[in-house]
Amino acid sequence: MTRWWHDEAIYQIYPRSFQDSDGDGVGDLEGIRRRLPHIAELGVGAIWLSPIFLSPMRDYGYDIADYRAIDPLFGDMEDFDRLLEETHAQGLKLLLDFVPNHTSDEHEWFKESAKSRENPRRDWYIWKDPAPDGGPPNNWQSNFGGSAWEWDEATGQYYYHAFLKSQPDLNWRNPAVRSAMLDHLRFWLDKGVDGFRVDVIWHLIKDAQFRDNPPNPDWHPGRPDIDRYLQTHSADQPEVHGVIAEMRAVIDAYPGRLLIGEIYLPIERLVTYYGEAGEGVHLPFNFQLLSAAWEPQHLAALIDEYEEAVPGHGWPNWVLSNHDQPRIAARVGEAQAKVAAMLLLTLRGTPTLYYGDEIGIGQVEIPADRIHDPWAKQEPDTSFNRDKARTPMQWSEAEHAGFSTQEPWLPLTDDRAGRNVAALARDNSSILCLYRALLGLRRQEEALRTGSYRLLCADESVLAYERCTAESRIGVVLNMTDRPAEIVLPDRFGGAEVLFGILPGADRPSGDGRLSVRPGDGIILRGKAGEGS
Ligand code: TEU
Repeated sequence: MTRWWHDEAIYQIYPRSFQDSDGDGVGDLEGIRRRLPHIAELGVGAIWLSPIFLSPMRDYGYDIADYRAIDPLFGDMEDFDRLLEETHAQGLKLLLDFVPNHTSDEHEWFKESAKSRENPRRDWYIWKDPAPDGGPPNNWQSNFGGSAWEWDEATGQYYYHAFLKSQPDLNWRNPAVRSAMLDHLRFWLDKGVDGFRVDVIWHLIKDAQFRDNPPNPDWHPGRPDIDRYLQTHSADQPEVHGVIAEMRAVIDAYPGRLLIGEIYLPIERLVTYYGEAGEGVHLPFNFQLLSAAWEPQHLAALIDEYEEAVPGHGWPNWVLSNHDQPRIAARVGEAQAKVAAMLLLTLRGTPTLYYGDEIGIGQVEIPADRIHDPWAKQEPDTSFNRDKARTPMQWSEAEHAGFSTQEPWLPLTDDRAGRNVAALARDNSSILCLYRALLGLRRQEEALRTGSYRLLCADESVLAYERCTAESRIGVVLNMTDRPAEIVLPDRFGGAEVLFGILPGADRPSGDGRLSVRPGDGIILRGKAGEGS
């Protein structure tokens, strides 16, 4: 059985922001193709593209009008075929974003569905009569604010949308919807794509009775509307696992394909999405690092909790940033972004890197008149804006950082003169060189890929753990503060060789395992294999 993702890292590209090739200030498929050498040199094994399909772009591609067409903004099917072919020629896999929970309101199915109550596509979406008072059928909230129900005057019913009102939810209880959507998967699999990241997979099935969600005791004004109620009935329903098993069966009919689920749930719920062996997603995205406090003891506990929760047939995974969350460097700062890279690339499981993190893009301020994110426009908290994590990749000292010949759709960073691939590639101590070196080390060291994980120590400053196979033992020591720290490692790391350090010239541990770790340093050690456990 091919399980390439046990060995490889995944690289997420937000296509609008990777490389513009036609001078409209927005990235495209041809731009991605031209930048494949960067991705191959970085040392990841797969690319995941955020949506590239025909879309009115109200939610920047997560509102799809045609699942089998490329949006002209990004190119055409010829561009896609060429990109896929060259990605494979570089030895890389290509994953697409599948958005099955909702379509755009401009999708033909929805246009039909909205025509009349008798339309054959009516039941493809979720239509309900008003409550007795004429209001929405229940208290469910949109993730982007306000009621999740939109009144349709023409047919006298409400339709449900978990996100924007221009993103009506499909009715996955309807077998015709399932079969049409699974056919879309086959269309891309037949073309040769290597798998999918499935958008909001835990949302697909809703409570059959559409009961009200219970109030969230922790909600207070100022917090998003979506948090007013617990999502007890609107998501994470038992029947969703049957739908996922059907998707998995489609995927498994093609060798070596990967199914990832986007799931924001507590660990104990998250791991249920591994399903029974062979029936769940291969990787339910593990988003804990996206919001975890940057504190060694806290991280140690969450890693242990996750390690214990992943079922025997499941494979772990870790995500540091994505297009919906503040970037890692914006959260933990420049020095700790390097430590975070070492954490991501040495934990057990498939790492997902987010484009731009390898050059340490940090906080970018978006002027009010350049806000694109439709969610940010609806949130009471004005600091919230997903655009901050979606700014263009920075390639060189050229104008517009080599991203485009025109003003890009979102601003670049103020420090782009030095924060770009060309400049950082010339500096051995840069975050870019660190990412390359760590991905290289991961390729060399079986223990970093498939070895077991065990915590060595966690105090106020340092997190240390080991990764072991029968032949090899590797220790990872991370100083998560800006203070020097000292730790004592077990005997099996006494006098251990330093394989790699974030800062040059790290000391070896002494014979009795004492090790000084400079602020912001991360050290990888070769311990004595086999003995002591
Ligand atoms: O995001 C799903 C989603 O619900 C996130 O907004 C999540 O709730 C939040 O980040 C948790 O803090 C996916 C896509 O990634 C996002 O870009 C889309 O806007 C959304 O689905 C709708 O398709």
